[in-house]
Amino acid sequence: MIWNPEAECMPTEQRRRLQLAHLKNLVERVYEKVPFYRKKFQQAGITPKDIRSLEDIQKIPFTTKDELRETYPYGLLAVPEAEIEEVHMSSGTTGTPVVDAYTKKDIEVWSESMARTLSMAGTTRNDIIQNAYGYGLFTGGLGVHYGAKLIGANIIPMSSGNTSKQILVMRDFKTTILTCTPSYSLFLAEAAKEEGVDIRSLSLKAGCFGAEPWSENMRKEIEEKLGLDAYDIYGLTEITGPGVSSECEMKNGLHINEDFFYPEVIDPETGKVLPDGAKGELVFTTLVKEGTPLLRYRTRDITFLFHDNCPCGRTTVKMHRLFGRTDDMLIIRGVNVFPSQIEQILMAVEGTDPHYLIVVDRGASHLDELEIMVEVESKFFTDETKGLEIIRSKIEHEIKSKLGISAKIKLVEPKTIERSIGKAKRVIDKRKI
Ligand code: DLL
Repeated sequence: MIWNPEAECMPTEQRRRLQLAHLKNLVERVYEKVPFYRKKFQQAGITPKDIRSLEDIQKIPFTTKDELRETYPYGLLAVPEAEIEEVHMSSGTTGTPVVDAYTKKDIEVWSESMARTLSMAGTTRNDIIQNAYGYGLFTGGLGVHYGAKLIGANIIPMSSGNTSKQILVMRDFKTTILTCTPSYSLFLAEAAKEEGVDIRSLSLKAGCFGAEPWSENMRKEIEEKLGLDAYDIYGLTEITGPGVSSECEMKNGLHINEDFFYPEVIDPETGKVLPDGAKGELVFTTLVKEGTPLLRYRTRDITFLFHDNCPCGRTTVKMHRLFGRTDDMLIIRGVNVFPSQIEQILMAVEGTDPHYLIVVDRGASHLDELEIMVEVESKFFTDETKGLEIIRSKIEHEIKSKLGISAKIKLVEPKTIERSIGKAKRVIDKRKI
């Protein structure tokens, strides 16, 4: 279902004209209202008049997460404080929070983006959405909530956690759409089983999962275990929250709401803009944002962009599902590895469960050592140990041949690895401590 055909299926040239008009307006606004940007423009030797085409965006300096932290809390505000109606923050694990401040119009844009996202997963006003993203400063809960309100669906604001109640509600209120992190969806499936509820036989038909990395093989596990269609949805606090991009029924790349969020992919080393199909760091400019607009914001997320005449009819540019982040890449004995690559390998091996933990440490020899803990179906832990050995050596071999590194594989019983109700922690890098 296409929520806004006019915007989502607009001819490309028409959309580019719209983007340029927004971009010109944006640079005028921030140049006048935000000293931080005026100074950056001056340092780069440009004024808003230099932005005459969409390509001219490349003259504008990037904005980084560090700069957002340095200007905490309100250094990037482009409207009077009284115009702000809501604030969200992402804490990350370290450091000063990053702030996103929304005006009334910003909330409208966010609602529209999320209505498009939920519609891509087939949501209509007849649906019952169980929203198990956290409500609060995190953008997942309220983002989904606003989109659901615009559609007119029935939204159950569960928030994250309270797992037994989630299952009760899912059964008794006949939830059709589940929204939460992919890892939490698996936790729910597991908990349902324990409580004797066959989650596959309930009314679930689709799920919008995001906020953390997950692989294509993880999708298969989720679809199989929950009996629904799993869609990837992407966003980040700085650029509004969820609703920046999402998958349609083709499940082949995420359509970017590029009338609001102008994407570029750059070489993270040189800052050079890369063409369609080339992998690099995703950069966004918030074309219509009023509260805290961002110009060429470096997300640190790695993907590539592509235009593919999507059979769904949408003409918006797509991004490949994320490969990882420039800052979650592990360098193990000189080899670059993303956790998502390890996940893809683990999940392809028969007998593994979708719960794993990657531990990197330096041994007595001061060399990097990689240990991968993965849960294996309980039947393998009965007296027959040969099955375990086959799984272990298969994973070891695949990691070596696909990634070029050696890993110690530790197979553990179901429920050994800690479950998360929000973003899962998949990597412990002891080398940094
Ligand atoms: O996670 C917003 C969100 C909420 C997205 C609900 C989707 C659903 P932050 O907490 O600021 O915002 O974290 C943003 O999470 O830069 C990515 O690295 C990662 N991320 C978000 N969505 C995906 C996804 C929300 N679908 C950071 N796949 C981003 C992989 C994702 N990583």
